[in-house]
Amino acid sequence: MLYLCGEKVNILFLYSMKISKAPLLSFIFLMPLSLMAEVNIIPQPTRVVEKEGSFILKPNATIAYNDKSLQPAAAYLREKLCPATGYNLPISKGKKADIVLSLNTQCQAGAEGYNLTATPNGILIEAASYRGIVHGIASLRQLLPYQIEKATLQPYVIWTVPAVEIEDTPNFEWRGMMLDPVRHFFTVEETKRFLDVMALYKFSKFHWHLVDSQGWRLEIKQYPLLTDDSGFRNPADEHWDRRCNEIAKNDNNPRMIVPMTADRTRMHNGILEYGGFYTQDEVKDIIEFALVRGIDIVPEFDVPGHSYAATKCYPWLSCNKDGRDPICVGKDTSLNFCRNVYKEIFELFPYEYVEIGGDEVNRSAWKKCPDCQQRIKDQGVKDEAELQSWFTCTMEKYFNENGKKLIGWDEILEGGVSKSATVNWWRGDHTNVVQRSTTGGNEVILCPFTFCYFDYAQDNNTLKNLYTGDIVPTDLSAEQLKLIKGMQGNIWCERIPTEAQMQYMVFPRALALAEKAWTKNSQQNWDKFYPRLLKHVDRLKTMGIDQRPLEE
Ligand code: TNX
Repeated sequence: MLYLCGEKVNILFLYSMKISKAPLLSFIFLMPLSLMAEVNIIPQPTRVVEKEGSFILKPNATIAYNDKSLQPAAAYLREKLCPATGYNLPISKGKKADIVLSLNTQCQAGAEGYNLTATPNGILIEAASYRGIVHGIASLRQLLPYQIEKATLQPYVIWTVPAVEIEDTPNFEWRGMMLDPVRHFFTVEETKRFLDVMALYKFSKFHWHLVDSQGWRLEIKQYPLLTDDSGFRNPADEHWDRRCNEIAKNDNNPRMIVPMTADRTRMHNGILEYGGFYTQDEVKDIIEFALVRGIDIVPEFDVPGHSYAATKCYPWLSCNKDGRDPICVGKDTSLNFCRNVYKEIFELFPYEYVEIGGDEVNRSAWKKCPDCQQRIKDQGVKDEAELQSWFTCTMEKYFNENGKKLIGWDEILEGGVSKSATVNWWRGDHTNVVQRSTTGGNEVILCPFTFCYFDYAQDNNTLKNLYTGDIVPTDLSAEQLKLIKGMQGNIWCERIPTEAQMQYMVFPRALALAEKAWTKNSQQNWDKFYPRLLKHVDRLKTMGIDQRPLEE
């Protein structure tokens, strides 16, 4: 690359513009190779060897895959390359093409890793799994000029890929992001856009917080009131809607206005209500989209607290049948409701893990409820905390009978939990949670609010603190470390009413988390990360991401 008038200019482009070559050529040969090869991949790969020369993607290029299972990956790659280049690259089965995707069970890169080799003659992405191939595609996207992410034709860009050899394997398998479309709703398109960026930075899990007190976002066929009633609300009645609009006004910030757009409102009894929900068909569509990109979806139906959206429309779920949260766990009818909802969730989401929630339960209603007290007696448990843990274990049995594994917020540890449950460590001030869970044999996903709450305000230190902080507690033994599944960022949306505000809160810090979760600790280096991150600002912008400016 050359820098002319502050712009990066590809030499071949200058050739094609017939600009005098003589002075240029001498300059080019004096240029250090590193200037020509731009390898700025986030998360940092395990091993990168930059070579001489580059591959140029031309209009007649081709894509091949060696195994039928890779066909969706090849189509995804073509789809990603098409809008900006204008090339509709032909795909074929085989091993001869400019870009070859090769499934090879002997590949040493591990379950999710990949090897990528780019030479002037072509590109080979090799992996032992579909997921590895997709991660190779993410790296290839990042090796291309950032304009590759444009949605429109970029006729003046030369699509150069620096010659390089990459070997890459993730450190943690769980590299998650949690989104809360309950407090504020995100449409199918917005959700897909988010998944698409997640894939570019090799996130593997999308924790989808579909249910909470402020709304119910998932069609459940057996209980239609959940979405008919709790799918929408009068924004004038909802504290967080009023609060966001107030902030928007005070700060003159349009990103904070609760969007009363046609795709998230309905007229109901003369009131323009705000909300939305995902039909099961829409969920299937999102699952398909995520699957192609190597992302698992982890749905959450949060019980027994955070459940007003359910108790409101089916008051018999609550202790006094008065429609108050939490769900009464003394009543078999309530337990059956939970099982029936989970059953539809199990059938819809073809994954191993489902989230039960279990956080912040106000157990005081259980204290006064004869059914809950009877349950305590019958089950021989000590108190309401143990009653919750009885509930969690009862549900976990049901999960397991249906071939699913349970995850819950770290409150599920209170009152005891089975070894097979996985814990989301979120209370960063309860530093003993990780110690306790791993000593007890429970796997843990790290998302302490001290680092991983992307709804929390940011200042100029937030990014560095996240990158350099010890998300993995330093007091764990090697045995305990094996129980750390990985980490995730949580995007709670009480104060995030729009996609633009979500992007502003999440980017670019999600890229720091991506590297924390993928790259080995010994290879994480802030001074090397930051310059690489700077190169991603344009890429994110090109993708339409409304990120927080780095120097703000
Ligand atoms: C705590 S984290 C909650 C959420 C809120 C969040 C706001 C967790 C398990 N519960 O319900 O949205 O704080 O940051």
